[in-house]
Amino acid sequence: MVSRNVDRLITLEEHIIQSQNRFRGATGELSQLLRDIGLAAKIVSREVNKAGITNILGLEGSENVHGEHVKKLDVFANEQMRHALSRSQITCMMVSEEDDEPVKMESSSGKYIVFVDPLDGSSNIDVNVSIGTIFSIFRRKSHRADLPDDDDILQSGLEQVAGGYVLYGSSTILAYTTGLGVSVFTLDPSIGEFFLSDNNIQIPEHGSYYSINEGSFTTWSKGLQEYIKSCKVEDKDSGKPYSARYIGSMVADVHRTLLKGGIFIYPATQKHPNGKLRLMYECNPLAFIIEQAGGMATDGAQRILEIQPNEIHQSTPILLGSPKNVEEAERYMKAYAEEGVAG
Ligand code: AHM
Ligand code: MG
Repeated sequence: MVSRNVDRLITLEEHIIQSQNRFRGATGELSQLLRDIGLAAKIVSREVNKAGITNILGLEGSENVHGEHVKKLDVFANEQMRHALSRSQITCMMVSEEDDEPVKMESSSGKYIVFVDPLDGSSNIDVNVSIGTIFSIFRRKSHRADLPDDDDILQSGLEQVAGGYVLYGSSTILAYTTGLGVSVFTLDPSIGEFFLSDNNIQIPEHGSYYSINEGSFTTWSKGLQEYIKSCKVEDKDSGKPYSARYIGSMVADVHRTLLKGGIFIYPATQKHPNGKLRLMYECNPLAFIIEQAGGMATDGAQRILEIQPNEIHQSTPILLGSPKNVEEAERYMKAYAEEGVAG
């Protein structure tokens, strides 16, 4: 494990407790909630790693050779998250990509509301490509004796108290922020412990990767088309042409962007006029992480974190990454929008 800005082995638990001590008046509830998510991540990681062999031993919906019912991994991950969040009675409501409606937890007096995409990029499971879990945590506004309402659920990303992701890749890593920088942990599967591997990580100011599904090029706005064309042209000031990288798992694409710099874009397309990625449990937490690391996340005109949500599953276009790259992309998009030739 290569560690940056870390001089001794620190577990996720230790780190959460150390961070809690930096918040005056902290009750320890958020710390417990983060530890519960860490536990769910380990269980999902174990299951993701045996997905291939599970398929050999029994197809989804059937019984495997152990007589166990084989579940779809995203359903399994959703259940694990729900179990984890109900463990400590701290969460009053969970909103998941897997559930049409918000799920009220047993403890309706819990202090936090958690948004989660339990298994993002799930179309990549069958081809052994990285997938992830994304989470976003808000403090409820209503009184704890009352049932949570829309004002609790529909808060802008600026109100997040924590956000993060788990990436099930060549190793399993967990990254989170509570607004005091971004910490990244790597799972040592032999002892089932997450260790701090990157503390206070900073995204490069500029990077030479662009990450977008170019298959829908002809349906983008003119400004975005011109920006991506410019990424392919040699330019002695910016060091272009850039390299293209697109995994098709947002967590993996964003994690690479965080470490190596560059830009990740999921734009408005003909098929997805408001973008495809979901504001509350995909874009907000990853925008929080990227901003905390010194990067930018916008929808082309506005900060992702400032978008006021209208409904829990709404989507938004997103551009995120190194500040110089995102500013340049926005310049193109605005220039062509102002000329009235955005298509
Ligand atoms: P999912 O939540 O159904 O897994 O879809 C989200 C995924 C993201 O991880 C990824 O960035 C995007 O879909 C890829 O979409 P596309 O195949 O249209 O490029
Ligand atoms: Mg998803």
